[in-house]
Amino acid sequence: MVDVEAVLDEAGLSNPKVREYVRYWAELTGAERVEVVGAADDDRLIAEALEAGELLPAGDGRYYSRSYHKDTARSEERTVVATSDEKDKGVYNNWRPSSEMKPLLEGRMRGASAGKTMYVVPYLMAPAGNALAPWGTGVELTDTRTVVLHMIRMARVGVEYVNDLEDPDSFVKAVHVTGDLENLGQGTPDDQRWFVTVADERTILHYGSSYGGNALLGKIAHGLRQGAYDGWASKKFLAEQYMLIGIHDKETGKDYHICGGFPSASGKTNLAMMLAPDVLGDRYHVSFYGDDIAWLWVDEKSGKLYGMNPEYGVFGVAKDTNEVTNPTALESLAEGTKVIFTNVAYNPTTQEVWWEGRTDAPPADVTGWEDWKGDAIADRSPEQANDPWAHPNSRFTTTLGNVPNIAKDYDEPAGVPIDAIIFGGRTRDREPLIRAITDLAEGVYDGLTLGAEATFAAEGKEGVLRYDPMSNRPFMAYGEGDYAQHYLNVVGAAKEQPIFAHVNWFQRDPEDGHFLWPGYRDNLRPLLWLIQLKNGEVKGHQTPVGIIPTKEELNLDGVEISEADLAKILSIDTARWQQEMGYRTEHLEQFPNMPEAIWEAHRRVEKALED
Ligand code: GTP
Ligand code: SPV
Ligand code: MN
Repeated sequence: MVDVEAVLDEAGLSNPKVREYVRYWAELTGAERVEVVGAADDDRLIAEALEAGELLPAGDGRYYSRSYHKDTARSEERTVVATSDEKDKGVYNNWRPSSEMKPLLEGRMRGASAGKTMYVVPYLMAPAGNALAPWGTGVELTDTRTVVLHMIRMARVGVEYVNDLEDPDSFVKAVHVTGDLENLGQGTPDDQRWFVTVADERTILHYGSSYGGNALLGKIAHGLRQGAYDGWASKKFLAEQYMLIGIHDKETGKDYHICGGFPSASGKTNLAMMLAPDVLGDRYHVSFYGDDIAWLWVDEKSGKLYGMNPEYGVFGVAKDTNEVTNPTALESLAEGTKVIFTNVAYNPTTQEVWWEGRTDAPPADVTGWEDWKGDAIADRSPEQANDPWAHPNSRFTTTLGNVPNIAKDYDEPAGVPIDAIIFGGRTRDREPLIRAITDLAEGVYDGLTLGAEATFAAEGKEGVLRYDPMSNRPFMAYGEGDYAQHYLNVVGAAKEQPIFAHVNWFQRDPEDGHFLWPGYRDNLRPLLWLIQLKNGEVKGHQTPVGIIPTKEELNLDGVEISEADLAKILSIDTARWQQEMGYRTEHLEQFPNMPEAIWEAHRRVEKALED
């Protein structure tokens, strides 16, 4: 039996409630060793992981890992929010009673870490000293070393974040047990995995994966699901799947901050890392605050809406990351950054990595190259010739300090005032480049009806969206009606209201399918227009679904776009919108206690479209 007390003493972990928690789970999981880690342990843990073959070298100061081939993404069906009150049940949160889920998870986890080390990872999801830091404190227990290495990149880690809590019990208990990955029946009727947030007990129990958000519990389990529940229960804040950027205008000296939600793999990382287009670079600078999570609250002193990124790193999609789409991302994973790649293609001889879209074609000389599963490319049969080299959800994990356009004040406790909140999904028609919304209820209504096109025939009809309210569908912690009311309350309490907007970089030509808008760096242009609109410097053109820019107002210096394409992305297809309103009615009717203000906004838009 491991001497837990001695380990905790030696690590200087003094919080009695954390000690009790570690003792309980060390015994239940049967771990052979217990080790407390902090950020300073990174180099040693990297060396151990290389030695054990869990990481492979990918050039100087870069590392490569593979996950088990059936463990490569989140599983929405196996993810549950559990509480003791059925009133917390929503349409998307997969609610179950905690009295059922807790014993189930404890059963799965009992003895499951035998022979392994249980790492104790005290962490903070917030800049230290931030007003919301009390809700961002947690301790992850994990039996996988590479998970620790990811946590050190994605969160602030060390005993100093939990030792001096005002209420010693006010930390999130986040337990991760990997389980026997080869015998968990992933995706079968006998699936053994469970990813549970016991939200009213601030306890996260994840069993059966060592990949991404399933295992790095500070990220979406705490940063989104638990955070959202706590924000609602305390009435104090929102936890959203948003990116957060700053725009500095060198001419006026002013700074603006925009946050916003796009469903998973829809461009948050790209937007957050965006460089100003060359012709605008002399005047504007875009800075990165966050690419996946933002917590929003009203600052007590100024009465303004504030935001911060609780994370400390980026867990970014590798696919299509290249010099044109995202040069800043490439710099963030250059040699010496200690980046960890997961499930991209790898060449052990040259220590190179590659993924689809890194270059136009894969390396011509396939000697030494292995795909994400470790199979040699040279040995592929003709039928396998078109299989991707990298997994489509392969990722890179790098700490915020490596991002070249990181905001100077990203680690400051204050957070930043929010000027605008934007929503966007992948929609091939109907949604214009940008439409601005000045009314709070209409803005919230717009977020609640955010959707992305169904990508598989089986998932939906042509033109019918997979709705993803506020890009939070996989992270909803409580009922959607309560969520909408809480959102109205938090933002509504701010002295100055942010402007809302819906953006779309993905409209396509119906004939040849090309993207009508060049996207990426040029996405700054509609955002600059939005700020000008808020400042009263442009007027735009009022439509039933918001204000859209006139083509004269949009700065198009250096953009190559045809008149016809431009006209299309700056106009409203009323007939398609009227059709969409019917789907929206059905979507909103699923939620029993949607606030009347949201229904009123819906009816206003509906009526405006008829006039
Ligand atoms: P998660 O980390 O899963 O939450 O996703 P994310 O929203 O951060 O996604 P990410 O930024 O990694 O977007 C991935 C995909 O969107 C890639 O295939 C990009 O090439 C594509 N993408 C991003 N911005 C644009 C754009 O402006 N235009 C077009 N056409 N594609 C874009
Ligand atoms: C997402 O799926 O939206 C992610 C990756 O950002 S994960 O953290 O695995 O959820
Ligand atoms: Mn995400």
